[in-house]
Amino acid sequence: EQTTVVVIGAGPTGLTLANLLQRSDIPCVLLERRSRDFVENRHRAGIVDARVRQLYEDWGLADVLGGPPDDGLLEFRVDGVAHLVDHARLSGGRYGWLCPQQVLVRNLITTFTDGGGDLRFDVPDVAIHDLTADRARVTCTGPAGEPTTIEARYVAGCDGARGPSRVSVPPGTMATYTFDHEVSWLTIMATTPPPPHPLLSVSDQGYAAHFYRGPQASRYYLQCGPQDGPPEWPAERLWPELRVRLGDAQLPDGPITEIRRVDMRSEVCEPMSHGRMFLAGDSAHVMTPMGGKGMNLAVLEAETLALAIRAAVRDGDEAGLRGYSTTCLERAWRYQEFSRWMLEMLHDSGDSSRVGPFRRRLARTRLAALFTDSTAARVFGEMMAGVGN
Ligand code: RFL
Repeated sequence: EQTTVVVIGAGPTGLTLANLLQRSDIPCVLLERRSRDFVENRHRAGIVDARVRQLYEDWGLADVLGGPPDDGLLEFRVDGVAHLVDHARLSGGRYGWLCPQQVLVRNLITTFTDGGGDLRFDVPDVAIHDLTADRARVTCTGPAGEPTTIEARYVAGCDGARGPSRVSVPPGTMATYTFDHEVSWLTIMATTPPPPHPLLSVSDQGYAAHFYRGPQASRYYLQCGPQDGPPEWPAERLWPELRVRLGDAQLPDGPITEIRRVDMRSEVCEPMSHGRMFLAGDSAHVMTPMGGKGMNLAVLEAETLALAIRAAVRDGDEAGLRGYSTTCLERAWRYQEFSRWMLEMLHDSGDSSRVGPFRRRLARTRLAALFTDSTAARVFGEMMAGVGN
């Protein structure tokens, strides 16, 4: 088989790239290890920022966004006191969309396959070869068990943090920068009324948050101890603690559909390309969920890569591909910095036994500036909306 681009991984990154290539009339094959059902029901992110909403609109893909528009208000609740920050207004009227990741994924799959896209699920054993030859080769097993080889001009590694792309790069070619933020959360999905605005709460008991994931679906985050896991947090302990931390004695409980621990860690790989392969999204970097930028960054990279491939294929101009890694890394580090900035602000301002009184005061000062200093608030608003290029 021959194609122009093999895209590996049908998460938000690979699916966005495949749709943009399709709209650019560039042949591609998208290979996914999991089943369609699994991919369409994987709950993760929930906010498409203004920059990414604009991207989908620019490509005639506004319909892939489901859920309500984000009104741009974010509530910081500090020791039970509400502070509403209007980040849409602060960023000049740019607003995003409260679109759960699985809704975006479902819609991107339908749009791509309705347009005749070649998307293969349940492909278990993708392997990548000849990245520095004239044509790259991707091998895998087809649906009837037949060995399949696809030759391609480019390979897009969009297979998340544990996929085969990154490890196909020869040792010593790529540097990996990792950071452990030394914070863990329980993340909980529940069938409960969502809050009117995304809610981030700080108190002596530690960080907690509550987000929209559907008309009757919520995601909660609860900072927890490094050894804690779901067994330490049965419903009888969880709901009272959320009520205390969110400063809302009336917070209704409901069926918990998922609960697990997430350790806050970050990772960036440099460079984001090797020969004919380009990494995009979580395959190149992992962000903490703080700041809600992982999926948004991933989608921006899909566009940067689509434009670069288009220029190379249509016009023979490879400058975009040569600059791909540098362009993406600048943005990735900016988003990492924002996420770390926010994580420090919201965790250090809470439980004072964790970082001591001096850092706690620094963090509370950073937080207060968002409510009192219009310049600080504007920078925050711009980052919430998403940065350009
Ligand atoms: P994904 O979504 O992991 O998709 C990768 C795809 O590759 C497939 N794959 C393979 N396919 C073929 N062959 C193989 N050998 C393969 N190995 C893997 C996988 O099955 C999968 O389908 O990566 P992608 O597309 O780069 O998208 C990245 C986002 O998923 C991620 O950044 C976000 O979910 C991060 N994130 C959030 N981002 C936000 O922008 N806003 C948020 O509010 C937000 N909340 C979150 C999050 C991540 C979370 N987790 C996972 C810790 C909340 C949570 C709890």
